[in-house]
Amino acid sequence: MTLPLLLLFACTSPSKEESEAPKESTDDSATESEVGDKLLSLELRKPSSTDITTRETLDLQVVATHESGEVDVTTDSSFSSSDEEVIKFFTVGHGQPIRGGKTTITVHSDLDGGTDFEAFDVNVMASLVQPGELVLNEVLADPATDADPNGDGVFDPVQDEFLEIANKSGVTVDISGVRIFDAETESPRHTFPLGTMLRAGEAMIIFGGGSVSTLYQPNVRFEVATNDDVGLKLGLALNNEGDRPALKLQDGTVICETAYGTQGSNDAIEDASLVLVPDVSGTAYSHHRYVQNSVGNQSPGTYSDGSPFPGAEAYYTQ
Ligand SMILES: [Ca+2]
Ligand SMILES: [Ca+2]
Ligand SMILES: [Ca+2]
Ligand SMILES: [Ca+2]
Repeated sequence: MTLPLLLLFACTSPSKEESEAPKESTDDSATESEVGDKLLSLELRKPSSTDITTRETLDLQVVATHESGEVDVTTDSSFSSSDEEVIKFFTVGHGQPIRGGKTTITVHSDLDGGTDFEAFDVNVMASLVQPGELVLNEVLADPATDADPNGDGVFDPVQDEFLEIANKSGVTVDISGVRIFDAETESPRHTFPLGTMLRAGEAMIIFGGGSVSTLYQPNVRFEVATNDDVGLKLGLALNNEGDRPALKLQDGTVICETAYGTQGSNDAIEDASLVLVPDVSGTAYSHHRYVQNSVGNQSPGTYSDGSPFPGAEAYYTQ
C-alpha cells in the first residue's frame, strides 16, 4: 500500500515545482518532411469570407501535406492579383487592399509540378473615413499678393486659398460625401463626390477656385472647391483674421478641424500658411516660412521642405 499512497500524495501536492518536469518532445514531422517524402496535397488556407474592407489584409497560408505530416510552405509559394490597384502583394501571403473593387487571386506553387493550384475572387470595399484619420496638414487663408499657389497665372485672394488634407490612417479610406465647412455657414464649402478615395500616404489639396490644371505632385490630387448645390460665394472663405475649417461626415461627425486667429489658439498668419510640424504626424501648427528647411510661404502638394507625400507603397513596403 505504500507506493500508491505516495503517488496520490505527489499528484495532489501544492508544490508546482515538483509537478513541472520537462516533457520530452516527440514532434519531428517537420524534419522528416524536409528530406523530401511524398507530397499528398497542397491546401490554401484563406479567410472564410472573401469580402473584405480596405482596413483588413488578405492573409493566406499554403500548407503541404506529406506522408509524414503538414508543413507551412507559404513562403515557397507565389501569389498574384489580377488587379493590383485593388489588392497587391507587397509581402508573400499578405494581400494589401488598395481600393474598392474585385480582383482574382491566383496561388502558385512549384511543389506540385508548377501549376496555379487555386484561384478565387475577392471583393474589396473601401471603408468610410473615421475621425482622426485625416489631418488638415496645411491651411493657407491669406495668400500673398505676389503668390499664385493654384498655378493658374493669376493672383486671387479667394481662389488661391487652400487646404491640404492628408490621410494619416495607413489604409485607403472612402471620403465620398465628406464636406468642408468654415466657421460662418451651416452650408458646406465643398463636398467630395461619390467614389473619392484617399490611399495611405496620399493628400488632397482643395483650392478656393481658379484652375489647378498646371499642378502635379506625386501621391497628391489638386481640386477646386465647388458648392454649386448650395450656391455659396468666396470658395473656401478662409477669413484672414480667424476661421475654423473642418471636414465632417454627412451626419456632422468631425473628421478633422483646426482653428486660428479669432476662432482658435493658432496664429492668424499674413502671406503664408499654417502647417503641421512635422508634416502629417504633428499635432501643432507653425508659420510655414519658419519650419526647418521650409521651401517658403506655402507648399501645396508637398511637405514643407518640398519632399513628396509618401504614397501607399511607402506604407506597405516598410
Ligand atoms: Ca482669406
Ligand atoms: Ca491663382
Ligand atoms: Ca470663413
Ligand atoms: Ca504642404
